[in-house]
Amino acid sequence: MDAARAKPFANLPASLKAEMNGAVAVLRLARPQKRNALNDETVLGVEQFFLGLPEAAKAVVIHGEGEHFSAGLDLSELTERNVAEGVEHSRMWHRVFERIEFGRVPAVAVLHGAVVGGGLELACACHIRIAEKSAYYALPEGRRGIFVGGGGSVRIPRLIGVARMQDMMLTGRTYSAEEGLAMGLSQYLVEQGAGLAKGMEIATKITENAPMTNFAVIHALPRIAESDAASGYMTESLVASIAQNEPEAKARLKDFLEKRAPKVVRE
Ligand code: 1HE
Repeated sequence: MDAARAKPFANLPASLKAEMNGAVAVLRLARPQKRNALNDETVLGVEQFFLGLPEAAKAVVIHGEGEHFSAGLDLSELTERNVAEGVEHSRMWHRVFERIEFGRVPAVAVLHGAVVGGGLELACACHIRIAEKSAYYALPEGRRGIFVGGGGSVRIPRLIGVARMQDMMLTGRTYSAEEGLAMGLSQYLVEQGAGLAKGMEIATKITENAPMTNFAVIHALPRIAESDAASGYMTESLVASIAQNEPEAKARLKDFLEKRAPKVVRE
């Protein structure tokens, strides 16, 4: 047994806490004194968390300690960087957040308080976002004289469109949790304090899916959605065929046909 397996999450910085809860790996941003601002150590720690996910982990939940999910990039680290160093830094964030978006398992973000700048970019690299009523969204980069660098200009317009993101960056506009739900920043809105329980409920449901389905939803679906239609249809057919050929799919279909599986019920 290698060291990572014997003691999962052993090499995380103090700004991150992680634990297994059933088949869900839970990662907590634990730097509330700095409003979970994302310094390099924390961002690289997120990468370590995903690299060291135990085999038993079938989904991830990310949440934040204190009053806010995350105040974004740690501005105290934004010192004199030349262009090449700036590119390298931004690419490091891209690499880490790609480990979330195209990771082994789906990730659920539980949001509250400030979800701003790089904090919003982190949330948008996850597959499902659950907002508590205190959550609010902003991209203060525009006002700080900088630009998004953690993949925000690719991921955020997919959710809310270029025009809304331009407004957020040009005017410093914030959106409330309710508005975020309506425009697609989060898929769920829950009462204050109820986010983590909802996150665990959703993540646990995800762990019960056939692994090939989760894989296809994370890796194939977003790529199909961004390809031209003809390639998309072809890729979809291939993925559908691979998925339905899995023994697990055949067993699940048989269960339904033999009336052992639950029907779809309206919530
Ligand atoms: C920080 C940061 C930070 C707080 N970097 N230290 N992000 C921003 O522009 C958001 C900046 N932060 C804020 O607007 C506010 O802190 C909050 C609205 C998030 C929270 O307000 P509050 O009143 O609860 O906390 P606070 O008193 O402002 O902050 C507490 C401490 O955290 C304080 O330090 P202290 O030593 O004086 O106690 C703050 O300086 C510190 N702190 N936020 C560093 N962000 C890959 S590109 C992404 C680009 C971006 O993300 S730009 C957006 C940056």
